Amino acid sequence: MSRLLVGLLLAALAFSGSAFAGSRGANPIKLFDTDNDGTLDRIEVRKAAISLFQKLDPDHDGTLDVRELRGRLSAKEVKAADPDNDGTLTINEYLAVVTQRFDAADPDKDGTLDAKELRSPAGRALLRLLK
Ligand SMILES: [Ca+2]
Ligand SMILES: [Ca+2]
Ligand SMILES: [Ca+2]
Repeated sequence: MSRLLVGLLLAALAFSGSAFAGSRGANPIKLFDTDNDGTLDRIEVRKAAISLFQKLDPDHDGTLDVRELRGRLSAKEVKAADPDNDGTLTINEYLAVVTQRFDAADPDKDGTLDAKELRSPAGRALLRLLK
């Protein structure tokens, strides 16, 4: 076998490996890291949260209720995030929770979340609001 062929085979193997990892969602950073710097910043997290919100809001009335959130927030958490008490979250109310969880997941306060921070309980709580 030529060297080139071996190289191509190895590349194909590596590629299918990473595709597999991606389909299992093993690395949440890769899903949302649009600038490819290996961490999630506020802009990337906000973008992910907005696109999930729109996906969960099929009637596009701009609000999500507990049912539409599908377990991402408990009834109690929705109540806490819902200052106008109408039982639904607007995109701004939702993003306020996302921001709170981002800050909780970023103990070193550098404004970005790395893989370790995302694996913490606070990081996982944030990820539930992104996918
Ligand atoms: Ca990034
Ligand atoms: Ca509300
Ligand atoms: Ca950080």
